[in-house]
Amino acid sequence: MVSNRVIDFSAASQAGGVSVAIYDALARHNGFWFGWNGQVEDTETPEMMVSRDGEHATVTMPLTAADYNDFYLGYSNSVLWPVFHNRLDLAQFEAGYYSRYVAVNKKFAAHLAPLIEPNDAIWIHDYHLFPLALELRKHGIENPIGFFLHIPVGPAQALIAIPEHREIARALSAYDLVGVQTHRDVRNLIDFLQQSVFGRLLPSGRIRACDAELDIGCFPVGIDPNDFSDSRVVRDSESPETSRIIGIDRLDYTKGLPQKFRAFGKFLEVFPEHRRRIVLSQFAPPTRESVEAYADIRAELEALSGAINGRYGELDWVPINYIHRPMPRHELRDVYRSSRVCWVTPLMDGMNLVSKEYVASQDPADPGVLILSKFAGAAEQLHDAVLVNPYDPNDMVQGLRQALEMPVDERVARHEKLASVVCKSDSKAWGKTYISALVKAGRRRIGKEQP
Ligand code: ADQ
Repeated sequence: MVSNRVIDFSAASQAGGVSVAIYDALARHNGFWFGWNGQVEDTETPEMMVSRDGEHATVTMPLTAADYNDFYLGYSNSVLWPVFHNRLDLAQFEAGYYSRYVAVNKKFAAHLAPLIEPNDAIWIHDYHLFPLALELRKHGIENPIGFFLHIPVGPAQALIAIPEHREIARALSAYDLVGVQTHRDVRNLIDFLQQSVFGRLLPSGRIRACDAELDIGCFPVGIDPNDFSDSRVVRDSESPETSRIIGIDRLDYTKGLPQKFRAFGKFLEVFPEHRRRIVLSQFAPPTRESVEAYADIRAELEALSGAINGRYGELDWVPINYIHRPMPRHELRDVYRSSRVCWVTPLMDGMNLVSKEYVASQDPADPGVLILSKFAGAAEQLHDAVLVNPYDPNDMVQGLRQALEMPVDERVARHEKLASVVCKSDSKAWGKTYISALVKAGRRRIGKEQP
């Protein structure tokens, strides 16, 4: 497994989500996890650190300050992240970002290649590392190499605005398998390869691009529902005035937080009977704070929550409880369970694990309601959520009303269907399906298996 940031096993169970899924797949396949250890050190000859914990092993290295600025904050998070989320307006195409991006991928390849054994399959994660397969091949690595993109694939028209889009397309074509979260992403990616480098879809279903053939498939990320299912918290259904609406999103401009706050203000205006009976608890832990767009969104949210609380709040009731800090993971389950509604309305999101965690945390006899953006990858699977358009304030307001007023038999019926999807498409299924598809794709390349 390779990803930009490697999380230590003890911290991974705290961080949750994908890091737990990665460790789970490693334990079953006797592998190791390679990447950045989160440290910044000014050396061009970094020392590798190996750490073992039972069946889990990590091999990590530091980045330099220039790597951190130009590769991580720069090309990865100020070019690729906004453009793949269709926010071209926020992209910063600065000179020097791309060359450092490639340099860090070369550095990763040089340190990783000697550790690879003949029967290994290599699974690379996320947009920081598009060029890694190409670089590993230069070191003579012939093993199956797969890529999984956790973020959405924006429309091809946005992607080809990246000055280096042909290089990105060529880098993707060097993989045996590229996995994405949704069918929409598969379509967008094929479209991008067609427009960028004249890629074409073959009758076999594979894609031919840049003198190579690759598989592109949809592998929706899941959670481990057992991590969330045994909460003992009981929601007090006798006191509807305490109904909590929960929002949990990293403080990111893709998560639609200003739209959510404005819709909540509008809801309180249009339905005054709900005032004092509901509280929106929005957790929004900070990320990438040195990127300008993140500082802007923080200021905007502080102003909005202040304005709404100032306008509608009373001495003994504050409508928005806005918490700009991470929450200890062991508290998440109880917070989900005690919330009547989970309101997650990103403008665009690869998957959105919070929606799945909320479903898994509910009491099946008295479940809460999930309101989910149509533009989260999870919406392709969770049809029985209340699906809303975060750009449309009226739809947001009506969705909240529907969720708060939904009778228990409808809540139970919807939850049953949602829970069955979350359990079936869990993190174990994700890892297993991806790895077997990767091994197959690798065999096709070396001609051991017909498509
Ligand atoms: P993220 O954008 O980080 O992930 P998400 O899928 O919602 O989004 O995962 C966030 C994780 O962090 C969840 O497990 C959640 O519980 C946790 N978390 C969030 N806020 C927290 C808080 N305040 N305290 C504690 N924990 C918190 C990226 C993509 C997603 C994709 C995932 C996985 O952007 O679209 O679903 O990768 O592929």
